[in-house]
Amino acid sequence: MALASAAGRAGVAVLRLSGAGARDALLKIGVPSSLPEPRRAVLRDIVDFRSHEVIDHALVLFFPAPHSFTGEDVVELHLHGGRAILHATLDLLCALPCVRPAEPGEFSRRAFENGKMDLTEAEGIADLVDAETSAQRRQALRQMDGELGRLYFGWAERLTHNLAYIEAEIDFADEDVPQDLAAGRREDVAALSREIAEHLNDGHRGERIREGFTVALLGAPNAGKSSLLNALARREAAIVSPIAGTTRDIIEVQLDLGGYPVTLADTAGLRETVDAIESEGVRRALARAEQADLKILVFDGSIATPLDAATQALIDESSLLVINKSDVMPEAASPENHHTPLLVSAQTGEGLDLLTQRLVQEIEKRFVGAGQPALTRVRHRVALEESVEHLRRALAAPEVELCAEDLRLAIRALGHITGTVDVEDLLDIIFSSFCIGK
Ligand SMILES: Nc1nc2c(ncn2[C@@H]2O[C@H](COP(=O)(O)OP(=O)(O)OP(=O)(O)O)[C@@H](O)[C@H]2O)c(=O)[nH]1
Ligand SMILES: [Mg+2]
Repeated sequence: MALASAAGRAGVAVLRLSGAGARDALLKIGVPSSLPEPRRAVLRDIVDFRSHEVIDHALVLFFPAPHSFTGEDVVELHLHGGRAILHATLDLLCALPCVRPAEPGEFSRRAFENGKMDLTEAEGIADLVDAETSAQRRQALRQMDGELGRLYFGWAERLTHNLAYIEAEIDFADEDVPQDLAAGRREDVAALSREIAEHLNDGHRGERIREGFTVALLGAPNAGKSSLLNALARREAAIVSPIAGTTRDIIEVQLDLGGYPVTLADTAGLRETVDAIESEGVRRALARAEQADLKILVFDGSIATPLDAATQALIDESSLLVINKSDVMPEAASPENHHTPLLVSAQTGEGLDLLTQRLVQEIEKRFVGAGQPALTRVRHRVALEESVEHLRRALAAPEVELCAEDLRLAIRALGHITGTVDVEDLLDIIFSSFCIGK
C-alpha cells in the first residue's frame, strides 16, 4: 500500500494497494462489501471495521492480476484528499494483517519482476514523474514506451544470432559449416560494434536533457552579465551595480528555455586584479567557462572598444557572442570582425528574445539528435562501453571459443541495461529454429 498522489491536502488522494491481499483489504474496508467489476469505478463507503465509523465515500477501482500496472491484483482508493481522511484510512489498512506500507519504488519493482516492463521503461517512469520541461517529458515518455529498451534488446538479439552460428562452428567442427557463413557473422558483429560506439558518441544528449544544460555568462567587469542573468531569469537574482567587480561568486538560476532545462551561471568579470577575493572569482569564472556546455560572451557596447582581450580569448565552438547595452551604443563601437554578435540590451530587453532563440538553436544543434532514442544514464553508458570492449576483444580473438565467450559477455552487458536479456534463453529460442547443415 502507498499513497500514489502527492502528500498533503488536495481535492482527491489516491491510495494504491498491490498484491495478493489487495482484494481482501478492499472487501474488509469497503461497504457494500463486494468486489467491483474489473477496471470500473464504483462508489463505496470506507468504514472502520473496529468502530463501524464511516471515514469517507470513495471511488474504488479493482484491477485483477495480471492486467494491472504491477501484474498483481491492484486496488485504487480515490479518497477525498484531507489529511484526517488519509490518516484514518492508512491507519485502518495497517491494522489488516494482509497490508503493509510499500517500499520506495516497490510498485515499479514488482511490475519489472512480473515482466510488465524492462528496467529502462521503469527508469522512464521515474524520469517522467520528475520531468520539469517539455524536452524532459518527451524523452522520458519515449523511454517509458520502451524505445530505448527495444534498441538494446534488438542489439542483444542480433548478437545472440551471431553467437549461435559461431557456437555451431565450435560444436560441429568436424562437419561442414561453410567458412563464409562464419565470416559474415564476424562482419555483422563488427558493424554492430560500430553502431553501439556511434550511439555512445552522442555528446551525452540524453543525459544532458535529463540533468540540464549548463550555460555560463562571461565577460569584462560591468559588461552587464548580472543584468542579463536577471533579465533572462525575470527576477533580481544577482546584484547589479556600476562598480566594476561586483560579482564574485558564481550565481546560478534554473531556466526553461524552449523546453530545455538550463542552468544559467553568472560569473565574476574577467580582469587582472590584486584583490584576492575578486581574483578567486575570476579563477572560478574561467573554470566554469571550461565546464559549460555553452558560453555567452558578453561585451560592453557602451564603451569605445568593447572587445576586451580576456573575453575574446574564450571564443571557441561553444561560444555565443553578445554585445550588451545596445540602448547606449555609440556608432563607432559597432562590431567589425566577428561571427555575428547579437546586439542586446539587458536594460530595455531589446534582442533578448533573439538571444533566447539562438540559445535554443545552439542546444538543439549540439545535443538534440533526431531518430535514435538517447541513452539517459551513466549506468547505460558504462554497460554499453563494456559491451563494445567485449566486442572488440571478440573480433580480435585468436580462437573461436574465446570469441564466443566475449560475445556472451557483450550480450550480458547489454542485458544489464534492460534487465531482461538472458543469453541462454535467447540461444534456446534461436537454436530451436536452427538446423545445422540442412
Ligand atoms: N544602459 C544600459 N546599462 C546597462 C545595461 N546592462 C547593464 N547596464 C548597467 O551596467 C552596469 C553593470 O552591470 P552589471 O550587470 O552589474 O555588470 P556585470 O557584467 O555583472 O559586472 P561585474 O559583476 O562587475 O562583472 C550597471 O550599472 C547596469 O545598470 C544595458 O543594457 N544598458
Ligand atoms: Mg555581475
